[in-house]
Amino acid sequence: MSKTDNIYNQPLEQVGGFTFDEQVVQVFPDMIKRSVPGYEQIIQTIEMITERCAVQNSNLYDLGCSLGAATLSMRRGLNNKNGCQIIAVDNSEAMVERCQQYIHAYKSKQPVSVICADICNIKIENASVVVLNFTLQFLTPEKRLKLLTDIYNGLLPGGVLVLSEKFVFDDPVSHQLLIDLHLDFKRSQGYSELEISQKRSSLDNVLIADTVEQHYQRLQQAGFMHNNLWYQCFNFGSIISIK
Ligand code: GEK
Repeated sequence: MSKTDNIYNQPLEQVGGFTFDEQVVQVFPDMIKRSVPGYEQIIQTIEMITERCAVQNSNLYDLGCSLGAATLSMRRGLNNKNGCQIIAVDNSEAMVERCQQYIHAYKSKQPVSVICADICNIKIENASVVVLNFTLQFLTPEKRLKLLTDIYNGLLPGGVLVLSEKFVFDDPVSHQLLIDLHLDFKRSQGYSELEISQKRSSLDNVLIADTVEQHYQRLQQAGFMHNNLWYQCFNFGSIISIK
């Protein structure tokens, strides 16, 4: 059972930049569900996408896997497909350690490797499904195109990338409304104004969101010609890109 996220419920003298450390690992499942509208729906749908798009004898990647929620969903979606391997990668040692415990707590004949590494430095090959579930937004913008190009090159024809992100919007009026609706969502999940504002400061310069159009442009530059938003709730959503 994950603990309740109360990391920012007391006033801090100085709010440091957000990091995925042991304290965050302990509350992570609660934090992400109460902060990202649609998170559970996206995780469930990754199972369906895997069922339809994974092919026998291929690799599946969960990049920025945290505690492996998308990995477990992909593993369920693989059912009895033969010869597949899931590679889950995160560069937070604390996350990887806990993720390994979670993954091995469930019995399955589908092999999963959980690796502690920077997703910019891993080889992606023979892939049928790649998931970047709320991870690209944490890479510095200059690194994003190369990663997407590596993913495109490592995918088999017909292979898919699921790219979930927090978005910003060019139109200032709708941008503000969608942000306000997200804050209402956080309030409805029991976060106080103090928690909301301290978390917001901690994510400044750590989470850099793009517009949906910037994502489409970058995906096209990387080689993906078939891109569509399959899910959106307020300023969060998920794009599917097909090679
Ligand atoms: C989920 N996908 O539950 N290399 C590897 N990992 C990274 C890097 C990097 N360069 N940068 C950040 N991370 C998960 C949720 S959380 C999203 C993903 C969030 C990792 C980081 O350590 C963290 O575990 C994850 O990306 C982002 O479906 O907390 O909003």
